[in-house]
Amino acid sequence: MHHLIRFNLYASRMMSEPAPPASPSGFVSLQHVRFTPAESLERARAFRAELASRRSVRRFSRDPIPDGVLDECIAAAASAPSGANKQPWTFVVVRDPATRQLLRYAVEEEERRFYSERITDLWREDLRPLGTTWEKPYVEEAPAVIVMFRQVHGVEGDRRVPHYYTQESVGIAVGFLLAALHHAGLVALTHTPAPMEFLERLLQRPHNERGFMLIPVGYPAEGCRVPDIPRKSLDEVRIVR
Ligand code: IYR
Repeated sequence: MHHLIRFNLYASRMMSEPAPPASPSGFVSLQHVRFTPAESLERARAFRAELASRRSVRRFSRDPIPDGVLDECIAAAASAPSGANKQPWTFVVVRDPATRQLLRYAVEEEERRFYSERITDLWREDLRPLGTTWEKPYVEEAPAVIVMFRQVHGVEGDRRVPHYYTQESVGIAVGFLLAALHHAGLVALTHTPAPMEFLERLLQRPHNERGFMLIPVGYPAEGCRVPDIPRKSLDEVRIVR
């Protein structure tokens, strides 16, 4: 069935439009390293093991992050693919302690409302293994909080220009960021207080930016414990056709 649809789309395009040029101007040669099958499997295994050891952390030490590390991780995240390469993201690094304190109060105000009014019984049950409450000391204790913003459209001079697939694009960039931070030996948390308008006000973002995620980053507090929760097995998440 899929093959038929693909074929028909392809056939109709063939008849109505000229094929796109094989290599439009403005292309460069792909830099690609081809590993042997054995190297490839070994690298895939090592990467899987490294990523699988990443955990969301909610208790941070106040130890500072070495100079330059966050910038490298953010640059890695900003290399993510995005709709029409619009790169519709802004990373606000909040290091100033006074701003982190303001951020904590604002976050806790939203979370207090969530835990007392908006949460459903089932949701409360689902969160029990994580041990979360409205209290968010990590926003203040972590040496940095990266607040990611999604640009719903671009701005060129006084014109608004479209952005595409911004949720997907920023989501991919968050994935890259988490992997980069973990690889650099830092721990982080993906925190999504809702609604997030307060982030836009507090961090004075322009009209085209929406708060997407708050990511406290640093080192775990001494004796930090994390919930003993399983990942689904490969067989539960992957099917082969
Ligand atoms: N934002 C709240 C609640 C929360 C919701 C989900 I879904 C989580 O996976 C974890 C927490 C909080 O941060 O406490």
